Amino acid sequence: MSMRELGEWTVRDAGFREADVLANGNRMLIGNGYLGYRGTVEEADASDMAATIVSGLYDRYGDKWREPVNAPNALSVRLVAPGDEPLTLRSRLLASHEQALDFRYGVWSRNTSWKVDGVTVTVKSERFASMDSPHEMLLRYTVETDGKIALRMQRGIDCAVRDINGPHLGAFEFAGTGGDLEVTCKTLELGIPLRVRSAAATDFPAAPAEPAPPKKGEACFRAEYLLDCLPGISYSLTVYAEVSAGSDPDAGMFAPRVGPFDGMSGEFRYREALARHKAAWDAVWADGDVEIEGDDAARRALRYSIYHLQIIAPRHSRDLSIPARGLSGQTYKGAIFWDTEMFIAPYFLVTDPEVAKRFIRYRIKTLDGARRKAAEYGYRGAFYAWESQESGDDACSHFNVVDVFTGRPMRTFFRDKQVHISADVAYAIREYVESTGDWSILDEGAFEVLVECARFFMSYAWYSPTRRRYEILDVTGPDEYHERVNNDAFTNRMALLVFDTLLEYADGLEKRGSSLPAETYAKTGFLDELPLLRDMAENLYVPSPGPNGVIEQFDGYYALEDASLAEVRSRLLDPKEYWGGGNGVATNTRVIKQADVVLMLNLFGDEYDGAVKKANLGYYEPRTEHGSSLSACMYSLLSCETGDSAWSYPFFRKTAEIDITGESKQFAGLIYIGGTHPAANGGAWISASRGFCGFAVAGGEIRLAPRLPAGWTKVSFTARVRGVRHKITVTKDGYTVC
Ligand code: IFM
Repeated sequence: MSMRELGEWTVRDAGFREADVLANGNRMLIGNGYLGYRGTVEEADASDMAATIVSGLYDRYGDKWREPVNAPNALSVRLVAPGDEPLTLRSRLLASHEQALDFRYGVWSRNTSWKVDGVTVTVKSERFASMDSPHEMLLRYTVETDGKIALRMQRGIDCAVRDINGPHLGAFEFAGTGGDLEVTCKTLELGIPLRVRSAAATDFPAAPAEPAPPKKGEACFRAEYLLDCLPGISYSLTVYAEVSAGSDPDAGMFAPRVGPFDGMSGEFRYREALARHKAAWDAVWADGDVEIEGDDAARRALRYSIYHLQIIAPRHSRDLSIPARGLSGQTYKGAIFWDTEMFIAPYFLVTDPEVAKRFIRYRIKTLDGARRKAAEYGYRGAFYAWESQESGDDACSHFNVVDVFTGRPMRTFFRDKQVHISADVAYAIREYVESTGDWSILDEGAFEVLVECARFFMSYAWYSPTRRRYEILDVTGPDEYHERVNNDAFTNRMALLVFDTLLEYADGLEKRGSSLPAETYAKTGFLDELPLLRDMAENLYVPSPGPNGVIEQFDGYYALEDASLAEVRSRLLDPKEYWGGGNGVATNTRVIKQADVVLMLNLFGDEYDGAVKKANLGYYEPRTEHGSSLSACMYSLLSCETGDSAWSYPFFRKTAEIDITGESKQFAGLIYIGGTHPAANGGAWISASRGFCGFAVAGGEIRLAPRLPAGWTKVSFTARVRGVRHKITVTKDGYTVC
């Protein structure tokens, strides 16, 4: 049995429960944007899904899905008791175990004891992925006993990592002496070199036996120490690990400034690195924190969500983005979805705009991939990948869910019909420029992205001669349970935003005397298409509210069966069954997967009055399964807009707690989709700041409209708008901006 305890800045799990191994791997993940290291114990192996995920490094094995590379585990340590008895969490000798994460500073720790022949053997350890030096991780591992006992401590680099679709690494080479081990290898598909170093210092006299490269059938490059333990004495090992890959951005720039030990004792080196790491975290929190007063659980959950955003922020790069499951593993192919632009970017936009800029640069860098995808389907312009990796080509397959009944891949239309992704990219560019006032991103290539996204929708839309309007047919909106629909309200409104943004920014640039629009039109041959763009911007159909105020999600939605959510759920034959697709239980009903029209009303809130927002909330919420972690925050936000913070609050908690205590879907059909939920982490910030504080930036000005939920007495956070840092404090009935 394990028991979770939550402190102001800690999550602690006491006891051992098999089912928590996977969950704690995510819950207690540490990272620094460059790498993510799962919250498993040192002796964990591939079966526990121990993993070191390197950002931006992907590999494909055979014809399987490409996925992020899981690097050899440089922090592997095992303790072996007399009689060759490995001391693990599953050992019959386990006496007690607890592990914890300090999410203020991203420090993972454990305290585990075994009873061996009447002697208590205790391991205490602590590790962190340096926020100050992205390639570095440090571990301090201490053994104590209350009696005499001979133990073997094996530490090394474990190359037997678990992959979903691997293996990904080959050409292994091993080098090193007792204290300093190094493994170099290459990814199998592209031959990208990966180097993992693990150096150790001990503060006990035993020298390790010279390490020998793993024998055939073994995968761990190990050094072994023989400890003749005496009661009351601590035997500490400090491991300095360094991971670097040929794909690293700005290679060399972030090379560790201090070598493994540089003549320092293990303890001194650990403390010195920890101090730098903590100082870096203090700087992160100085701008990134949100302090909620009056509601401890909400404050903790939101800070924990922010922690998860910060450990995956690609500060070390110019142009990397954030995958849908962050750096917690290989699910969702390590791919970047619209999650980043729509749910994650808003947080960074005002707390660290330089990070938000990297997301846009990533889309600029992958523009050619988006062009290739548009051409593949016979369209023009840029059709961004639904699941994007390093080149921008789509990692999403046409058969993206595995049917639980037949075990066969199901045809889904995420890849070919979720065209709103190109509009989401344009939306994020607009938000960035509006909030920061930094037009230079347009010169860096974002203006060309806008041109190509507009061109894509221009080639996708068609003119209905009978209705005398442009329409967008055969798409899938955010609600993935209804594929291939016509005139999806969200998609059409977002496409209009692309047209308007391009026209507005071209005009703005020209007024500033910039030749960028003319040059970009010349380069892309877009000049002749401007009249069509203007016509489409004027005549694109966007569904409007009906007499009852509700906006029909797409043409024909009202013709679907209006079965209740409970009824639709009761039709499932298997809990893992996919609700959408050809035969899904939701497909022919009005039950939707996630916020869709509601999301649109949040994005374009100034265009709709309170009555419309209320009507749509009332209509769609009972019909929403919230089958995506992107959903609840949008209901929370819109209900704040309609003045119902009490109704909103549980949706906020659900979003903010998803990774700390919450439940989430682990499977889409038979495909494993577990991991952390950065979009929900960002959604929690959106719902607290934009929702309960009514925070918005319009025309470069900060707007606030306090509507704090019961219990909340004060919320403080920082927002950088147009280059100026503001400290914002919101109370029940007022606010200050300094
Ligand atoms: O992008 C989302 C999508 O909206 C719903 N399914 C999961 C994806 C990744 O989070």
